[in-house]
Amino acid sequence: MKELLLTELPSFVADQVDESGLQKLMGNLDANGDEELDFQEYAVFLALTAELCHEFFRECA
Ligand SMILES: [Ca+2]
Repeated sequence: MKELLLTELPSFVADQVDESGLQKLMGNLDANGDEELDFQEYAVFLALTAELCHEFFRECA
């Protein structure tokens, strides 16, 4: 998951999320506490990311 983030969203991760923030994010997303993100948990992450990006760009407009 972390590798995916760093590969797909390097600028986003580097600029917005530090290591501890990423760990906290992972913990928050891991709804069933198995320390991995299944598809449903990942879908929640995508929805949150989309929401954050939407808010971010709306504030810039
Ligand atoms: Ca999980």
